[in-house]
Amino acid sequence: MSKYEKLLKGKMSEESFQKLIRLENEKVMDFIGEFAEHCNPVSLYVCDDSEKDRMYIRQTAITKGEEKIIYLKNQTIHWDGYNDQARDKTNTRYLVLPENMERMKALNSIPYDEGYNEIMEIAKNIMDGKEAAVLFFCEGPTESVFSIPCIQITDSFYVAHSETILYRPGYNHFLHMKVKDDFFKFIHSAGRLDERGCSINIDKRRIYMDTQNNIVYSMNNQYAGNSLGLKKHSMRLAINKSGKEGWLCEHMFLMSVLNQEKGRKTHFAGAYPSACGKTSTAMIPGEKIVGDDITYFRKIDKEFRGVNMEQGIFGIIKDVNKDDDPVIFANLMKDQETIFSNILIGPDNRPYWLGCGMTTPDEGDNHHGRWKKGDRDEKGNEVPLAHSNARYTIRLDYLDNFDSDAFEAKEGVKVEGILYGGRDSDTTVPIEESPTWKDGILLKACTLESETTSATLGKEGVRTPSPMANLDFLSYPLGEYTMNNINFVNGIDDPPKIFSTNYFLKYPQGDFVTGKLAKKVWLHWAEGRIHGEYDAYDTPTGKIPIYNDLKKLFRELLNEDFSEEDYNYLFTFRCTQWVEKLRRTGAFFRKIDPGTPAEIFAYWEQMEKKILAAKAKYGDEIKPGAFKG
Ligand code: SPV
Ligand code: MN
Repeated sequence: MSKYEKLLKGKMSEESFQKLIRLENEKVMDFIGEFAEHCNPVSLYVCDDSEKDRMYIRQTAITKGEEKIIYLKNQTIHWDGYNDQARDKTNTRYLVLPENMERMKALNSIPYDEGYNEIMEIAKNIMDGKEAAVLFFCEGPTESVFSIPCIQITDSFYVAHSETILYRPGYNHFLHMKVKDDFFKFIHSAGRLDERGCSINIDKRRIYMDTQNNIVYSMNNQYAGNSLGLKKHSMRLAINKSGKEGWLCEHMFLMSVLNQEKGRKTHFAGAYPSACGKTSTAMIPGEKIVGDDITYFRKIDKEFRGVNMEQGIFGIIKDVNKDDDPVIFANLMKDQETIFSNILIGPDNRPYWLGCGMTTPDEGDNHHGRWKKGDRDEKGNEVPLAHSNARYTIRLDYLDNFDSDAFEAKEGVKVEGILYGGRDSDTTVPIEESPTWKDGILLKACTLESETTSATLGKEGVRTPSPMANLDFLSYPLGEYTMNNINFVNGIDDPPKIFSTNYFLKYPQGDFVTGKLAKKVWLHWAEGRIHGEYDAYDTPTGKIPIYNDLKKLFRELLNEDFSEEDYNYLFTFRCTQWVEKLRRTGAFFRKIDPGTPAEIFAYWEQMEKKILAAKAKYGDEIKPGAFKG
């Protein structure tokens, strides 16, 4: 019997209360009770997995004005506040015990008591006068070895609605689960709202994570990356949990590559920093998608197996148009459950966004309010028709290329290829295979970088280190995480092959060397290598394709010519560039985690020597095939 039963009974319908009682879980009662008391909503609505409850959540988001129906009745628009359009890195912190503060310094931490007191102060009565929703989800397939049960309490019905689209329902999982006290807990409040339903107290926006107790507090925000417990908050808890338990939580898509000719299906996962081609790889025409953002990996029967922990996409909408992203675009034009956020709704009540490939109106409603072309914000900056981080939220099973069998598999799918995809204009070749798993982690995963383009703020051409594309979500020190990645495959018979990709090589005069779909060729070369096909040339850092194989693949898959001249340019090994890249990586690790094991630095130093020796022998630019070890 929980001490909060009376309080909870008084704040909810009998039906809601019975849903809690049926779970026979005191820990669940205590969590909900504690925050029902502390945040003090007028009432709470408890959801089970029924269609009725899902519809109640969506309908309430509309009734409360957090979402509006647009010209297709199953689609809605939600606006986050003008200053709540992306993840707030500064105010996202780990609550860390004093003895661990030193190690966690680089990961934006706050001493436990100080942070806990601050967030509880902010949360006190924050739901005053509002209704809150209590939702149960399961990350990964329910009742499987991957499952992580989660509870979300929120006073934002937009947040609740988004989660019903993006995550597997979990009430029944909670009903049946044997271990009753191991679940993730998320408490969110949008705080006080303005007349558009946006959070007012952005200066009190805080996202504090307690990995000791698997709870995340998120206050005074709505942007999904800040508000949805199961998205990036949960990912941080899962990274910590996986580190302790010996599995992996990675910022990776999961896909199935289909070889029609050989009748093969091969699963790949891939990590890409933002704007490096993650979604476009997962959505390559002719292949299948299993997940687009977060994958859990476990060893099962000596196999490397992965699941998509989500069931929907919270995707960047910018540049989704009928030419560049035909599958997503077609789905956004259908009358099916979709939440658009921070785009423009025109006078015709239709959705428009940057790069949508349609003629856009000169006025409408957007993240800044009533908008017309040329409007300026409070700081005098011109307000674009939509935010560049505007999003769509849909279920994956709408997509024709969704691999539902792979998605449903309780034991996940066997992953045979891992891709680490960076962005640079002059260093990394389009595809390179790593000789071993460990080399792959240290040379492909740890050295990932993205290069700024004219589309991002600041100087063009700056390379930002992004190890494993996961740094924003690391919840324990980078060196330890790297070692866990290396050691994860111990005991696995046939670890995946690791590949690096780079779709962004340019000729010195500034043009990209290949078209957008060349990535399909690189991927199919990797697929062939996994199955023992294609010879390869060695480079100091791995193995690259031979011209004739690529020429054939370009012809077969894209019906394109691929010139030997382009091949030689693309696959040249550039010694100085690589040495610089290794030095940047080493310096970055020393800064972020001075405790990184010495063997990691020693590996990079050794590699640098190998490259310098190759440079002395073959020259600074080594043409494919020239390097002989
Ligand atoms: C990302 O930024 O990696 C996303 C969107 O997937 S967010 O929810 O903001 O994290
Ligand atoms: Mn992501």
